[in-house]
Amino acid sequence: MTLVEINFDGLVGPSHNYAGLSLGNLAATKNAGGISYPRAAALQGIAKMRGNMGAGLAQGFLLPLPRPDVKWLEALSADESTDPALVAGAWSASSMWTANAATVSPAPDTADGTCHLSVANLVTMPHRSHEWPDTLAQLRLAFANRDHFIVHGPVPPCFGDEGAANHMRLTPSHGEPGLEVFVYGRTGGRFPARQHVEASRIVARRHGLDPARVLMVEQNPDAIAAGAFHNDVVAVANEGVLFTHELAFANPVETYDAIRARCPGAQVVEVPASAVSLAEAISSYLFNAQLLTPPDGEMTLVVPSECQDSEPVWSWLQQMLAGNGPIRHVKVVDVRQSMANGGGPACLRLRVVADPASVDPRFMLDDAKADAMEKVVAEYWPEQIDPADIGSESLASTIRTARSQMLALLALSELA
Ligand code: SUG
Repeated sequence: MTLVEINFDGLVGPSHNYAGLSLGNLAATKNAGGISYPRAAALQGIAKMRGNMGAGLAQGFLLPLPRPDVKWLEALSADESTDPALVAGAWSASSMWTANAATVSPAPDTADGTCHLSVANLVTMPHRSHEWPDTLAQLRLAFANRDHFIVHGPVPPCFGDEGAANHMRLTPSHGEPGLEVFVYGRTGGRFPARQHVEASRIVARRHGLDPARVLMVEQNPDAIAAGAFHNDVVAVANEGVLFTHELAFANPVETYDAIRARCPGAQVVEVPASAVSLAEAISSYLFNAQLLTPPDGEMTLVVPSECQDSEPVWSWLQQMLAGNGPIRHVKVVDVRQSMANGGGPACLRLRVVADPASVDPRFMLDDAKADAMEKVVAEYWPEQIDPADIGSESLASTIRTARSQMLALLALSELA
């Protein structure tokens, strides 16, 4: 059995819109009320997946959830004439950021030798709190093979869990046992701390992780206050490398030492605040990058094009490449539609280390399937959405048709 890292990208949904629902996510609040382009957004996401497949990496995808979520509005005794934020919450396409779908502990890390996934409850933000039942159904389908996977329900809603966006894994190589680093926020700051340490501890216990290979790390409260609403806005890890902003963690030196002690050979690539301020790191999403090891072994950082637009970020990256550090290439992708809602390349993907043959093949991508998905997007995804149209029955019907055409193409009628 060959264990590799498979990136499952969320296909951007036909209801992708800018409703400004996420307090503490500066891009989302800044772009509130703007016109969104769901078709372009989904095509940008597919192009990113194609790029990574072209580099020889395994690529999967997860599909948009049913929207508008009528069941949720019913549970709230709300309808299309109620509080606009609730209505917009029922229309949100935020499940596209699959880094928040679940926390994943690959088989080499767990006591029973299977890969464990825990769907994230996302309780802190109302518009995301109703994602998990449909996400769970989808994960249970994609990872139905019980010899390889166990898919857990959410942790109890008294603790907020936002999934893999606050989880990093350090290991000499993907298929070997790793150190799982859970990053949590302390409540009481200017913006909500979305990942609670209690939730992370529950996930670590239920996944059967060895306590010697688990680290709970506090996120720097200043980073949350500056707009790093998830740890993956200020740090990313891949195999033996942690790429991080100097101000990502409450106790950086202690964190790096603990990582090096428990994962011998681990390297920390730290970007100092003097070179890239926290504000610049957050607006460019330098760290919301995919750090990947293609088959040639040359570690590659896939960054959003906003990094190229930032002089300090771009010059820091050039300087990094000129040195002899572990990150050898930087690749730029255009995911501007997702970025405008605070979702960069890393937000758009859920990493699962597994044998691709153990995954339901309907969720795995190849070029022919990408071609066919692009055609459905081009034909059925709305070209644009004005937030004023959220709640309209004709737009709802367009969105439902678009999703059902995609499900039909992929023979995934179970998700209808
Ligand atoms: O939860 N944006 C998402 C962005 C999630 C990014 N994910 C990671 N960092 N892994 C969020 O804040 C905006 C929706 C709106 O405002 O309409 C939103 O939900």
